[in-house]
Amino acid sequence: MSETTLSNAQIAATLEELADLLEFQGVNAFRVRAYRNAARAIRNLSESVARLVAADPHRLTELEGIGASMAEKCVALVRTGELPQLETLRAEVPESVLTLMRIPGLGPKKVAVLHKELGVATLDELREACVRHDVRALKGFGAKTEQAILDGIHLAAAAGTRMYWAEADEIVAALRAHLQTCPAVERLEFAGSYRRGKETVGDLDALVVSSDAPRVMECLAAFREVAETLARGNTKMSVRLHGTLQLDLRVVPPESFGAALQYFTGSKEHNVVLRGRARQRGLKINEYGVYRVEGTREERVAGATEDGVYRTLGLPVFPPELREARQEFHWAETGTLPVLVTERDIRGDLHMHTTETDGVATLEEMVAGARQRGLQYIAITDHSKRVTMARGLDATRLRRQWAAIDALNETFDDSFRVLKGIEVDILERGGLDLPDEVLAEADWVVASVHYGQRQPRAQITARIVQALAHPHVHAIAHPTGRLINRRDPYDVDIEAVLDAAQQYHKVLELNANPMRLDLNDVHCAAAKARGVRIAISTDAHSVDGLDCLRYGLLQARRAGLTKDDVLNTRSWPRLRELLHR
Ligand code: DGT
Ligand code: CA
Ligand code: CA
Ligand code: ZN
Repeated sequence: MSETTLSNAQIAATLEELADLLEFQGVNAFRVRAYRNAARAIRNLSESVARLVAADPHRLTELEGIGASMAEKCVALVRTGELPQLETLRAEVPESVLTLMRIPGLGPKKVAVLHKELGVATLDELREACVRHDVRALKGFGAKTEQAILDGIHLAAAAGTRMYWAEADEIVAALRAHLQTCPAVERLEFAGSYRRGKETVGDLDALVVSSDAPRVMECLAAFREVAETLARGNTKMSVRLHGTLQLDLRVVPPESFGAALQYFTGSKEHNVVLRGRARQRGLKINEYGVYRVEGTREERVAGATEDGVYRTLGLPVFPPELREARQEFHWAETGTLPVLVTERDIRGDLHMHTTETDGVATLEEMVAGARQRGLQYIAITDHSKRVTMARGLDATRLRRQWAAIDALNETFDDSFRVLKGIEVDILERGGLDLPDEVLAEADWVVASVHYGQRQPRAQITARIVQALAHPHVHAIAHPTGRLINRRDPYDVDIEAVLDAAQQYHKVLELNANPMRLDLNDVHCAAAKARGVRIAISTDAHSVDGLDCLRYGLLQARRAGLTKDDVLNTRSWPRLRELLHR
């Protein structure tokens, strides 16, 4: 039997969707919780469920939170890529209702009330109901909830149209594997915002070199993630994938591959500048090639390679992440194109959690995972006590953890080091969650806001600036608090934060979690312009979480950051020197 290659994240998402739909339908809470528990267990699992099922399906029931009937469902899902029960539910609940659940604070239960009492089924209908103040009149809602819904509708709307880069990447990997089994495919690349490493992707743009386009299209149509073919021509095909993502496939001849790759990588704005530049040089550029124009005669001068396209225009081959018509052309003209930081430059990871708070791996497991990934050092930064939900650490527990870290460090030679760290909460009223004398003992302190996120601009900005001024704080974690497609950033004056970081020589984090990517590319570039160093940190809550680094790197590269701009490219001896200053 051929198993699908569903990732744990995909399986977990499927179970979550099932839970949402069941909860919307009002089935008993116990059943809903069973699905959510299973989803959480699978998301945090370091082994691949698909592989586990292939080896021995019975072993699934050994996992905490997964009973016999849940295991059966997972096996069916892994083997067929589908769950009949989910298909039925999807048919019963309008898809637009699911998008309502993406509004922050609106769970399936509240959406069910809105649907039942007000007949609301779409975001537009919900907006109207809020404006009419029908929502505040419902039991369990109120004026504050109504306003929060109005404020959050744009997030749900965006979430319906753009997916996280990390999710797109999973689909790309699966599709790559699938299309590579098609003998007609001679070459394959994914262009568009995906290739530019944008934090979210609107649709996928695949390019294939082939002399047999119909065969390639047949093969795409057979991909298990394809829900429907939207359009099909001689060289172009558009399909809708499960979920909402769309994919455009173009089949091009080899002599146009470079031009097509350049054109469809974009961005549109980058291409506009390029076209202007071509015109100045008496050239014409399009997705088929670059042409010298003399009167009515056109001579082809480039097109097979992207390299050739840029070279004929007198330009370097820009890394895709820089192609946004921001500064790249200026850099090219002045010979100052930055050499972007790469994953190979990274030496350590300065933000992660363990089972002491809300992580799922122990200190020892995180260390083993980090060493396996070739890191030289990590900072353990569990939560402080204010974060009660995560069982945050008080001084006593923190010092106990640090003692364990000291003991562990004793066992390493100079090739690895664990920093005694803490993610200390910035309190609602200002100030930090642990006494100064405790923080003074830490090797590495990141401060962050988890409570009072909706405070007015002046107040929340002052809290963060004050934390930056604190002598024992090294960095601010996820400085704006946004969750892509889910939660807006705090109303923080980012300029003031950047200025304070510069003034106090502090570090700002680029949180590499694909839902955070905080600071974003624009803010990272602004930090660089002030000489403020960035730490690309995973904020891992599991061993697998350490792999998020690459999402942070894409964002850093989009900001034009070099190895030098990123703190955790420093070797351990060099970092120790910096920290002791
Ligand atoms: P997305 O899909 O919204 O995340 O963003 P992109 O950048 O992938 O945009 P998409 O899929 O509409 O088009 C892919 C690339 O094709 C785009 O980055 C540049 C190129 N392109 C598309 N339409 C135009 C256009 O009207 N003019 C120019 N110059 N380029 C275009
Ligand atoms: Ca696209
Ligand atoms: Ca497209
Ligand atoms: Zn954290």
